Amino acid sequence: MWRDLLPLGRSASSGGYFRQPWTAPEREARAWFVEQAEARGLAVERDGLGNLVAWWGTGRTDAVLTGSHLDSVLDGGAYDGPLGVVSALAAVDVLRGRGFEPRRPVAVGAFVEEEGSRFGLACLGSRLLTGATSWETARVLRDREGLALEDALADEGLDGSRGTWLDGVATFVELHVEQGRDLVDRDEAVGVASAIWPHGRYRFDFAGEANHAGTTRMEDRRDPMLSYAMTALAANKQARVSGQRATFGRVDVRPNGTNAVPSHVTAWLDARAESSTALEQLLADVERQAQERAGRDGTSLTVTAESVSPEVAFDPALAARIAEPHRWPVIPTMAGHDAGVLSAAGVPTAMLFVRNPTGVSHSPDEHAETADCLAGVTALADTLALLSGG
Ligand code: HGY
Ligand code: MN
Ligand code: MN
Ligand code: MN
Repeated sequence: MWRDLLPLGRSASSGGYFRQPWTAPEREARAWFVEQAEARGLAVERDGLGNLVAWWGTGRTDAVLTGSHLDSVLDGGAYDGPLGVVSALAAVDVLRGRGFEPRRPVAVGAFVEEEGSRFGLACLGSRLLTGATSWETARVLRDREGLALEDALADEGLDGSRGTWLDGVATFVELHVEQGRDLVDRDEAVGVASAIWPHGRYRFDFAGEANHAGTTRMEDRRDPMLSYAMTALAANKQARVSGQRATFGRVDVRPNGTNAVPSHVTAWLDARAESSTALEQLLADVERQAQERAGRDGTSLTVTAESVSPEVAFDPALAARIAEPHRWPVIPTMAGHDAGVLSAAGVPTAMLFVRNPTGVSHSPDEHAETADCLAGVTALADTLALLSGG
């Protein structure tokens, strides 16, 4: 099963994945999901966004949902998302192999655009499913080519209507590769999530004055690249001194010539913090320093929050009920997940993590050993059995 999914969207040069939503490799990955689910006799439902759910059993209420996402960041790893989907299908196989009959419906789901790598809003599919984001807001989001979400979906034959299956979901469990080294440091194969740090993506638009890179005296320049560069340094320092996390991962320069001072620099800050207050403080400190710098450089700056994910504290009783019998550690994550969106929407939610020996993610170097992946499948099967009351 895993081998069929692996090649979809994989770059021959970097070994990383380019599985942006509503593009060929991601479409193929969704088709793979439907094929795998139907081969198991699961009833598949699709919505007008590309979100998928596959039902085990006839019931559609009081269900236990598991799953994750199939899309990737640019040049991402093989496990972030797909491991949760493959493990969910494999956990159904394990339970059936045990002769287990759930007393509550069990469903496997795949959410679209979890990474927000095409339209900029993280967990877009699950936000629309839960109503956390309205279609009116989302439909006008544009990708890097300027294509609106509504048109990208129309090109796929999708109308943007959201599925209603979450109405019948009583509990959601997402298995995910760990994006960090906590389990490595603890020498544990499996962990349970306690919380997700609040985090956001903020667009910094610096405007200066295009000019000749040679004939323009230094004192006459209004160089947005300089303002951006000093802001990147300030963000890094601010995150370090405050114990939080921040990086500029994407920079667009206009006109992007090599012998001209640019007119505009747009840069996206990814900032994460241990609390909402700390995140607000981090953003305020970075923005203040950026504005001061822009003032000195004769450039202007506007900052726009494009995607903000609130702090998520998972249901501690549910986490303990899952973790304690196996003595799995309960640990926070700084990565956002669909589980965070469903939890914020009021669905009792838990996450299982599988050890990643490199600790690296959002990179081709992301990894999980087969033995740990199998331990994850067993852990998920045990958790589904516990929650679906067979
Ligand atoms: O960006 C994140 O935190 C997640 O991997 N989508
Ligand atoms: Mn990710
Ligand atoms: Mn993920
Ligand atoms: Mn010239």
